[in-house]
Amino acid sequence: MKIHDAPSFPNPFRVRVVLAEKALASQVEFVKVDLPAAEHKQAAFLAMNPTGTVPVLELDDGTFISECTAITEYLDNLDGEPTLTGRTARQKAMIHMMQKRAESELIDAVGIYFHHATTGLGDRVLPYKSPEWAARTEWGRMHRDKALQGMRYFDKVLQSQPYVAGDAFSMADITVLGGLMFAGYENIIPVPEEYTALLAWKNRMYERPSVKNPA
Ligand code: GTS
Repeated sequence: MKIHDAPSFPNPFRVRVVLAEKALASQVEFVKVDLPAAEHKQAAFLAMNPTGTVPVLELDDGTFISECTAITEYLDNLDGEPTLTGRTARQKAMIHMMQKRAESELIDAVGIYFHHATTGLGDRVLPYKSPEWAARTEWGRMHRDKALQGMRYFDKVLQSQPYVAGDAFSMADITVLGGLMFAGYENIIPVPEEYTALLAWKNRMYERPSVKNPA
């Protein structure tokens, strides 16, 4: 298997935590994609993932899988413990629900803010963005508020349970962590100090070996 990604970027981080959790890193070859040089917007990369984003998992049979959720599900289904996407029907549904919320309310909102209301990945990627870039800046700023609301929501969730989707660590925790990591990049959206449950959970998560040392 190959993973096409950019190390230390937040979405690639999600898959690298999964690989560390599942002890699968040795089975994967990493192929570095140069995001600031817009390599992910060139034909060769778009043939693997038409949305032009990393990470992408390439299977040995030539199949390309993009979207961290899909990659996580593939890796999680390769073997048993630990299970990151749930075992029972209820667990699977809860994890899927919280994971989706973590994407839309947090990591994607931070990403939109980063790409549309800050200098983002820089000038070389700009031509591949929407032609209404300038007009979209305000739209990007609105996503900063959305991300802050997402943080408030997850703070509330974590006041009454140890993990994002309930009693066990899961893919949903990894997505929230990716969102906070993105928000922490150059401190673009600091987590408000009053979100003590979220901050305590984050500190606890950073004690996990997979989060401390992702693949
Ligand atoms: N939903 C996608 C997933 O789950 O894989 C999001 C992928 C994504 O947005 N990746 C970013 C990217 O490639 C990298 S990261 O900074 O978010 O980690 N962005 C390139 C671009 O030009 O938008």
